[in-house]
Amino acid sequence: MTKQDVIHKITGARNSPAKSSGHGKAPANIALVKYWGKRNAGLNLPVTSSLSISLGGLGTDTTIEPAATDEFILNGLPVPPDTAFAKRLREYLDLFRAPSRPTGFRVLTHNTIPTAAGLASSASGYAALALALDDLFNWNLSRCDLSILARLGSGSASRSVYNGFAEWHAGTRDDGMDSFAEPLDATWPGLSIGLVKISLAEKSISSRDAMKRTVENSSLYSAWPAHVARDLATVKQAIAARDFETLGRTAENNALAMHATAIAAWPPALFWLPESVKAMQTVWHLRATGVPVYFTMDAGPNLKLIAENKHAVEIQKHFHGMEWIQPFG
Ligand code: 2P0
Repeated sequence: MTKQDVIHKITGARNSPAKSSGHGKAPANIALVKYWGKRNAGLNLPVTSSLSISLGGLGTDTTIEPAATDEFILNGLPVPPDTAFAKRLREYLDLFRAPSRPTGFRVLTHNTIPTAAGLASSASGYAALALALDDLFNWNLSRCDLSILARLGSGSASRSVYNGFAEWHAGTRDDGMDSFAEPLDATWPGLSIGLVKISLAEKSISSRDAMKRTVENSSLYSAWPAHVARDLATVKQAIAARDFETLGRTAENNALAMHATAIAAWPPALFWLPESVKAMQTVWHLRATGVPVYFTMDAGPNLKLIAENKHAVEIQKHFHGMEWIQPFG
């Protein structure tokens, strides 16, 4: 089963003519229970399910137009064709080229989050692109199918076709048709995500390579699926009950367990900088003094704080230049 087969299953019967342009907009998302490891790298099928919260207005806005040759514009600047970004985008677009379709695409994409800085720009990027392609080709796909299309670009993009909380079901099928995200029927006004920017430099190892290495040789990885299953159930209950302490504790522990598996790989995949550890210690110190705040971290050095609006001002005093997002307003 190839990506092309999956695309054919989803869009095969839809043959509307292409419009002159398509548009898509998708939020970034932060996993509270992480996706870490694939059972099928070709289709971005995960070992476990995962659960995320979207970052409201922070994300990607993409317009796609048929063109004679590929042309990519990121945040107003042309992307050189020999970059990893352009290569990956071209390979994804290859899936949508057909004899009856345009040979190239002009993609204008605008990120309101730093690219490749651990703030999941590939998630909102490929979700926005899947939505833009759906618009361009007039497919009118269901959200589940859009989630699958986005997943073929980047695993975590499957969760970025929704606002709010989303659960990406791992699925069991070889073709991955049961591996898509669905929104949780829950909101949490008053919940805040704090972006603590430690470094916005490009990472030395991609999350894709780090998770591959972890699955291949980290002795701690065998404990990960059971850890996730437990955390997923706990986080869903905590969201339903609006139990902040349980949500925060479980998300922080899940992130640290994910990083532990990566650190135990060889060569080790360690994303933290000394300032990341200092920020973690500040969070722990704040908790010890009675301020309810937790963190999560992805494949990068930055921290994402999990807090309630009512404590935001107090917490902000301890992190220079941090930014708050209110996913539910
Ligand atoms: C997540 N991450 O759940 C986890 C936690 C990073 C740490 O999903 O290879 O860019 O494109 O499927 O989605 C980042 O990995 O990887 C990620 P691919 P992706 O958010």
